[in-house]
Amino acid sequence: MASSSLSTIVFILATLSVLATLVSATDYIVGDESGWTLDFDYQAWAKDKVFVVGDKLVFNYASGAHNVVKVNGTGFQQCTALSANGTLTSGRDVISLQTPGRKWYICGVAKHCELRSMKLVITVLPQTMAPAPAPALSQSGSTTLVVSTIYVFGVALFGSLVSFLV
Ligand SMILES: [Cu+2]
Repeated sequence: MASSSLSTIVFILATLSVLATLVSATDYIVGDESGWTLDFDYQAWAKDKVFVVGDKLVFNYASGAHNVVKVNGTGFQQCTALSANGTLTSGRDVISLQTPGRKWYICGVAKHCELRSMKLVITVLPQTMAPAPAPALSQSGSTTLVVSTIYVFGVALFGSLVSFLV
């Protein structure tokens, strides 16, 4: 009896921690320590990652050496950066992934895209675990609300199970 209750508690806590991980946003440093640079395999970098709406991409590079341009599939294939799309140049460019679907980013400096593989394509998944955000709350606000709700729920559940045991 006692051991089965304990495993139930462990199972519930494990489930809650998985849920909390799923609904909390992740910041991805593109290229990790290498950053946004020449001759890095960004497809290999992205391959084992799951991007979800609410996550962020951070492009780190020496300002002036590179830039970040959001393009479409054709612009990605042909390495054509249309200035109308807006070019990010700060050297620490943060992009919030706000909609699901395929996203393409390239460096528009010289031939860094064509010749030095400065191009990244990812697929952003919808945020299925989170409820529709309340109108009054920002994206991060609603994420925090969901996490804290799950946390409070978990603590309450844990408390009732412990009192049930003793
Ligand atoms: Cu570049």
